[in-house]
Amino acid sequence: PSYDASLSGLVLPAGFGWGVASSAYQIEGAARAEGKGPSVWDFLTHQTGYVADGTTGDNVAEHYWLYKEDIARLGALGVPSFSPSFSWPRFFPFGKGPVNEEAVAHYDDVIATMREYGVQPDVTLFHWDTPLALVYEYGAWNSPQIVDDFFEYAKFVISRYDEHVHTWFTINEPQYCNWQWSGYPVSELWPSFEDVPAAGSGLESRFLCGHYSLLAHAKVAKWYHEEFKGQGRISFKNSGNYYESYTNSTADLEARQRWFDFTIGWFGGPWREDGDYPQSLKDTLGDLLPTFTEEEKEMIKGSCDFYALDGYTSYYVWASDTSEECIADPTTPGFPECANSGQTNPDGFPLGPSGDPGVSWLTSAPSGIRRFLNYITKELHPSVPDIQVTEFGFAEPFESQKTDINSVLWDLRRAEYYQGYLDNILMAIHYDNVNVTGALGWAIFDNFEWGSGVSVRFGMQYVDYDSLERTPKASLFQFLNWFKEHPVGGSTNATMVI
Ligand code: PNW
Repeated sequence: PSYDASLSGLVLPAGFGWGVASSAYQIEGAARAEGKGPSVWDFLTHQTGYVADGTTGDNVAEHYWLYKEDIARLGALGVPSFSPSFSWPRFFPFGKGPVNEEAVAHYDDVIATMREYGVQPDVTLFHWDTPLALVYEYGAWNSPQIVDDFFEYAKFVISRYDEHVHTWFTINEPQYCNWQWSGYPVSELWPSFEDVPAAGSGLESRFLCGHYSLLAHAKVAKWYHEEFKGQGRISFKNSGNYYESYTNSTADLEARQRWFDFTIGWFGGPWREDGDYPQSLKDTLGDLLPTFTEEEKEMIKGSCDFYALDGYTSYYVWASDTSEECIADPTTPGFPECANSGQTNPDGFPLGPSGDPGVSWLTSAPSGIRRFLNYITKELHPSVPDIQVTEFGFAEPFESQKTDINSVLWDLRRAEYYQGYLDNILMAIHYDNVNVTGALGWAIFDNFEWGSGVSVRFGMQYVDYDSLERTPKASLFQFLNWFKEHPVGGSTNATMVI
């Protein structure tokens, strides 16, 4: 149904970068190998009850050992880019201090292998694997000290690989500060930090974490632009969902704005004139929201070279009767958004099948990505020069419970998701003139889905977690064929004529 035949013949603009992505903790395994220090996820996954299926990332997929064949396969399939993350606690087992030479040798060879097979590395420096030592030392992302430690790590990696890496992502999805990064404060299993002022309050901690991650990113970007004068481009990855208001009532439109403000708007400083947080965050959060100095705002402004969007899905939003009271009281459940969101469909805005029930936030909404690309670049941040979709993907219902391998590999809902999303990205480029410069599918193969462990699969390749064998699913071919039908090359204008 989401296949649009009228798009046949349209090509992608020259320079469009596409490929597949994942992250270190989710695919590498080898958790204790070659001098790696523990991250918060090595700690959390070993606490009883933290991960739904009781699994850990200790040995998952073992990409750390199998990277050569994983990369060779991408090369053979003609996938132009792979976006992995590098592991901070491999390079710096204690988060700082002496570098671990075994990690350096490993990632040197990862980069060399990608070059050998013609696969372009788009590297994320931090994808939630905070070095555990920094948690015990000063509360990690609750403290300004993290900014300098991240800066030192980032400088080391960027200096070493910039010649080969043209796209750097500093930080993955600061919107998930900090319960995804550290499990704190959702998890009672988390050690308390007596010396850290934020320890008592989840909300306080969330906005401190967001604050220092934005500063950490901006400090690295400033150095990259002004001192190091890097060859490539740099940004952090935004996690964003698209919101459509349920009705056109003022209350519902305001609810929609609040959802945007408290998700992507929160990290919109790089694109705002004042380099600061939106006014609604300041008004609602008061003292819960840390403040930037003038110098910091200057540093944040312009710290992203393009907009990186992890855009999986869309929601309807509407105000609740109690929105007003909620906004006034931070102890209300639903604060600070103070508005409802859901996946009902009142008026024809298409929301497709839901993903795995373990991923209740994920509905297939192909036309939402087109609206979202338009919204960000034309309404929210008109200063954005170009936008890349740095993650999108789907979890097929009950995929991990299917015992018949053929029904796992025949993942038609995921295949349709990719077809529909890519068609809509192409429509945004050709019909709406949005400058979309890349698209990375999540994920290269099944990987460790955080609190869901291996019970939720996002891969375009199936991973047998016993034999470690990788097998392509139908969605991989759908994805690859889509790019064969819409090859990269030629300008947008030229293809309009075809
Ligand atoms: C991303 N949401 O996180 C992460 O970057 C990946 O590590 C993860 O595996 C992938 O999505 C799939 O979950 C998200 O609630 C987490 O909208 C939550 C949301 C979106 C992205």
